[in-house]
Amino acid sequence: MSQAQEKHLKDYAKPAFTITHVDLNVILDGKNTKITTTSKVIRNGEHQHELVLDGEQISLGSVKLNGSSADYRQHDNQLFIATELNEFDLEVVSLLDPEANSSLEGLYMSDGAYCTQCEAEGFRRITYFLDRPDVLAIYTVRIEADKAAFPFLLSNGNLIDKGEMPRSGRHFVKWHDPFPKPSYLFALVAGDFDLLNDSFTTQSGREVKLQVFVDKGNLHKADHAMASLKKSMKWDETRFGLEYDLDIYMIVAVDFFNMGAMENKGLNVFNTKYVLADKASATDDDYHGIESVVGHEYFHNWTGNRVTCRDWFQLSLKEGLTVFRDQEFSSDVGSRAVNRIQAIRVMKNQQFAEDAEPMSHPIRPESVIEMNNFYTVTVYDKGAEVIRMMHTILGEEGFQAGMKCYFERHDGQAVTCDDFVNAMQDASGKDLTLFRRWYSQAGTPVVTVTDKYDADKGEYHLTVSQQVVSKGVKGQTLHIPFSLELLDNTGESIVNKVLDVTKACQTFVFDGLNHAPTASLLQDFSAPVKLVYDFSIDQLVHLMRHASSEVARWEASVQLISQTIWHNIAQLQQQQVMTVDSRVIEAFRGIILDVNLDQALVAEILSIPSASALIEQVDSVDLDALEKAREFVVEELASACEDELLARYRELSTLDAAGARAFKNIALSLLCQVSDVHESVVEKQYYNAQNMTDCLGALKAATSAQLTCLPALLSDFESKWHSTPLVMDKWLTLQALINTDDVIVQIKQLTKHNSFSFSNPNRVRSLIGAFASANTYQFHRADGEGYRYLTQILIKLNKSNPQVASRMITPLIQFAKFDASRQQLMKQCLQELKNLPDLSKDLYEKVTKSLAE
Ligand code: B3K
Ligand code: ZN
Repeated sequence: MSQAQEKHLKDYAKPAFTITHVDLNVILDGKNTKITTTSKVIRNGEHQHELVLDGEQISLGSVKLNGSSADYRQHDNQLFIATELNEFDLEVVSLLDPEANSSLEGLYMSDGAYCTQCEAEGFRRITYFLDRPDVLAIYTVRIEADKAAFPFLLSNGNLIDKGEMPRSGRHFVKWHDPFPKPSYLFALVAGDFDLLNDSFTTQSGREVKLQVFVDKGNLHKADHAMASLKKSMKWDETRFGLEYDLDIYMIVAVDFFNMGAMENKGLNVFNTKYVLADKASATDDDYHGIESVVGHEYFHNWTGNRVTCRDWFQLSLKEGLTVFRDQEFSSDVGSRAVNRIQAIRVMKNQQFAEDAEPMSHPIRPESVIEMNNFYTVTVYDKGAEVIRMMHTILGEEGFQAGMKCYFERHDGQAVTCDDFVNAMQDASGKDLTLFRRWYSQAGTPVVTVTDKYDADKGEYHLTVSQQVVSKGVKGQTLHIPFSLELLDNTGESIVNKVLDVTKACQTFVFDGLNHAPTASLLQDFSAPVKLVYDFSIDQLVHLMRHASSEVARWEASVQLISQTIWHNIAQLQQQQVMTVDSRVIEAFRGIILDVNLDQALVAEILSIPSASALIEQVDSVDLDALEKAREFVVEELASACEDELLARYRELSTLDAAGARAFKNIALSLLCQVSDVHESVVEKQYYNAQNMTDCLGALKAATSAQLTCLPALLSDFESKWHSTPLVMDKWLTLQALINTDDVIVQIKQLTKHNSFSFSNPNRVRSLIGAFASANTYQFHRADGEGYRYLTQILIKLNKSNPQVASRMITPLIQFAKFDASRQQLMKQCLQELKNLPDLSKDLYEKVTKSLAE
């Protein structure tokens, strides 16, 4: 692989030239698309270096400097231009074929519409350019295309001109974006859409035009996205004092998209999955996902666009912060506890796994081969946890003062994570020297807690020690905000505070206690660490009942059920009978019957940790024992509480609320694990469902219990929804997750189904991605068939869409916890990929790092 060059943060150097203004003239004409870029270039400092521009997969038409042919050469995706001038106009003509672009990066076609994706380095697939985030320019974009096929021509900023070219049937528009921006925020869309119009008046009284563009026939599914946008705009004004800056904000939903959405200035491009929704076709989770992604992209306007990243190593500057902001938004407008639980799940189930695998990196990576490989749960979600810890340490007021200082200092600039922490530190007066280490240290710290109660002195001693080892190297001590609650034996809260843990080992003493308290540790996951403490069943039951934080009550239940499963795995391994302690059953029953608990929270508590979540809790796993023990515990709990579950199921069925539906659907799944007699309840729910949540709830119950009605339900679903791709994705996922030995054969069949296509990332993720990441037992079959099947698919996608291939390889490189034979099978597959003659940079980076372990 000749082009696989590793870049290092320590090598960062300011660009030798900058570009202040860009004029693009885009002639959209299928295979003969032509783009003329005129840039105002300025030499940065005293030097005589050539101007070096990036360009990939485009043909170069011509290069002119101040109107005359330039002296240039091309080498390895770069264009070198020699000049002694310090300021000049550069005109570059590039020719491209968007129809042949299956990578969905740069300019491509989605279902007959032209669209772009430039982050991180896609702009260089549109034109030769200084394609790096610290080059900020003002863009003017002229777009010309056939009028009938492409009535809407969109780009960033404000529309300043438009006109017809009647003889050719073509038309043109001109957009101007007054805000200097890096090339990754450029966007262009041309197509025919249905359009939802609305407006928003900002706190200072400016009227902003809001537009959501969707595929023809989907207008009725755009309302929720629009409502979410208005809610986000309002929330950012109220909580952060941040107002929108342009006169127009557009969202375009496209079917072919590599990720969720993209925050291009004034023109967000979205995956249809995060825009389209109506009650019949979208679940409550889909509605929530749309609100949070619309919010996320909107919040980027300040955290990402107005203040952007100096280089790509700083990605968490905008992503960690914007995830934190979108989580806060969802928590302020919805249930804070449930949102926190979902974020903690992502951290524990996905981020901890990533931090323990070959691609493990700090939230600010130090070296990168393919930038697209670093849009990770570490940069995003651990990045958000790092911001959240600063919020915990500074408090809301101190944090907001820090934000204000950050914008005052850096509006309109491309900056670093250090600049952000400096603003937080300077505005609040808190010393964040030690805290900064979170940015440079990979791996999940392990925080071990021991305690003792001294009855004579009435003292409780809590000792907290921290250790982080990443890739065999011992890490530095971190500043860990450690949230603690102590409960007395009646359940009263006697201490509730955040401890500043700043040493390798620290003891905290609490006095005036007349008995040993029960400790709720690391409440609400106050730091992204693994907690080790030897909880007894009684302590966990006490916390489940009395902890003042709902999140802590959920945490206690996860711990209790997990411990029960691990206990039974040990029993199996020692050929002993499996059992579930009656206290665990009573605690579970107590949750089902507690009418004072929020129903959505109950649903979270009753969701038994998945196989993959359980695997994350240990260093090595006996998969067969895990499957048996988990199934046993689920059946024991469900059958002991069968009557209560059924009664609650019936009661909740009369309610029309998302929380009630979540609880009801978990109850139904549990009931189906007990006995087939509940099959009729499933069928009734499926056929009478008034919304997609209930419909899918029934199907999920039928799938996980493999009920005999399942084939009939799936075929009914197919006949109803065959022409709605996003709904068929759910149908594909259900079948990908069936835990039967012939599932791979079924999946292969499904890849031939009309609803499936290898060129659409949503379809591929719904079927093959879901299988590899969530059908744990079948993907990790002992015969290696799961690994080999994924590998075949990756070989195919390596050529057509390397980004999607690279995202889907994750379960294959997380081999460390499995037995030697499985590890060997996984590595054989990685070796096969490594030997591919045309291996993409994306897969090359992951495969070589994994095989080097
Ligand atoms: N910034 C984009 C992600 C770009 C991914 C490039 N491979 C969406 C987001 O985080 O908002
Ligand atoms: Zn983002």
